[in-house]
Amino acid sequence: MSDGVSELVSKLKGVVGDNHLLREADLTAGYSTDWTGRFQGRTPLVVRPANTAELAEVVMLTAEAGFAIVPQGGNTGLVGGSVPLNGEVVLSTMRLNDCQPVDQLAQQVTCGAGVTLAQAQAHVASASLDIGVDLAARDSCTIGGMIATNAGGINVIRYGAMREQVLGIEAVLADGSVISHLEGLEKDNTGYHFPSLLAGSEGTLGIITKARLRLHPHLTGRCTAMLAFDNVDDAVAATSALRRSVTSLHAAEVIFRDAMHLVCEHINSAVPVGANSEAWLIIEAAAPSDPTEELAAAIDSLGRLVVDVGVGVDSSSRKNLWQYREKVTEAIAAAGTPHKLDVTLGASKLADFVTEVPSIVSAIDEGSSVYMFGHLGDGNVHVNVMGNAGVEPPEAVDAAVLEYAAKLGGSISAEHGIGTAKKEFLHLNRTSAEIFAFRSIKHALDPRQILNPHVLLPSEDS
Ligand code: FAD
Ligand code: 2HG
Ligand code: ZN
Repeated sequence: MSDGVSELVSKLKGVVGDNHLLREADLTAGYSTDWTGRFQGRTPLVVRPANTAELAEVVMLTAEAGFAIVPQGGNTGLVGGSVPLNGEVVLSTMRLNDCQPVDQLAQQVTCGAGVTLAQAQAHVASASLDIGVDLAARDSCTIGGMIATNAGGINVIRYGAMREQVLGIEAVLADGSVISHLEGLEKDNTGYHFPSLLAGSEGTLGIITKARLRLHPHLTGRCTAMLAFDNVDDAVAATSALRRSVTSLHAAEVIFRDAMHLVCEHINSAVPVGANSEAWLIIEAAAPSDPTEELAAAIDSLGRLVVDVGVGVDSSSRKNLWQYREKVTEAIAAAGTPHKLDVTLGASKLADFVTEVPSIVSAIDEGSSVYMFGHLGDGNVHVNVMGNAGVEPPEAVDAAVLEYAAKLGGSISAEHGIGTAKKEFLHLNRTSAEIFAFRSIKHALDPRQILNPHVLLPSEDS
């Protein structure tokens, strides 16, 4: 251990206690590798403060000692932003895990940054309320990480992404100062809006310690359907029609052919409906009372666009349909280490994109496989590219797919963020003036480059 680290450790002992300073490689390993295994770093130290005051002191002392910090929540991020790829100290927020009582009048709650989504959902369900964002990593991802990445998930078409859920925020800045604005006022035009600034900032501007979240009625009437289509155009047209006709539409998710076959193999199942189709939608309607009739009528009116339909009304048949969508990421992880390219396209460009991407990839590396799925209601396609026999594909594949998305007017990061994986591609969507403004904000709040300095912004010389 270098002297600088020993000195820092002895100072931090008095703040968080010995048990919450991890130094041995076997203890820090889980904090140093990302969920996919693609991004593997190393750290001299993992620090686990218990509250905002401790966290602020940890930041101040670590900065004073000259170490950079990677803030980490559940470590489910998919763009290599949550792990110490350059020997940074890891600051885990997992012990900031208190939820305050639900404010039933305002329909809001204040949660610690380390509360997992599933914990927050269970906490507010006791007041018949729900969190506006839901995603398959719910058991591990944290409220702080979800805000820092502006997570999207399956209900964006109804409630928006994480940024739209945050009414107030508390955070520790790079110098250890605390900003706190948690009143939760729906109208509050008193200057710069820190929730908006920190949402999507990926740990580069401040470490979120608490958030005041807007809640939504817990909708108990649910109906889920899986619709099979002969081609991508029909799936896109059906999604657009359903968005117009189903007032209770809660999710409109998609699985394309190769991803469907992979997930079926993974869970040892036949394709549930329309075995020879090209695309499947998972549609969920949610309302205070049973939305089945509304959804069934809307599906009927799609007529011959739809090849086949399966419907789930009770919780076990709904869960059965959802697993084909929610387990795709797990199925891919079981097959190897993919490159994850999370893009959004305008509705009119989606079919071109999905149809062209496999040939763009195979022109670079014939042995790579492409698995596509995502949130069709938002135009968000998750392109997962896997090299031959599960190895990583060549980097050139990332450039080609992201350049194509940008050429079609799409975004190279729909919901996962930029992290380290995409920072050298940021120029595809952002002008030099925008990147200069990003750097100015970063410099103003973190002049010593303490907080996640290798994330989001491209290297100065690129
Ligand atoms: P981490 O992975 O720990 O960190 C992510 C980033 O946020 C890092 O840059 C980190 O430095 C920063 N950070 C973490 N906590 C804080 C904090 N308190 N303050 C400041 N910065 C912080 N994402 C979606 O958007 N939609 C999905 O549908 C979706 N589904 C997923 C399904 C699976 C199976 C998996 C594994 C991931 C999925 N993700 C999805 C990605 C991931 O879950 C989200 O990005 C999530 O928001 C990350 O939360 P986390 O707590 O794990 O953050
Ligand atoms: C999802 O929508 C997640 O399931 C993960 O955003 C996407 O694995 C992926 O590429
Ligand atoms: Zn997603």
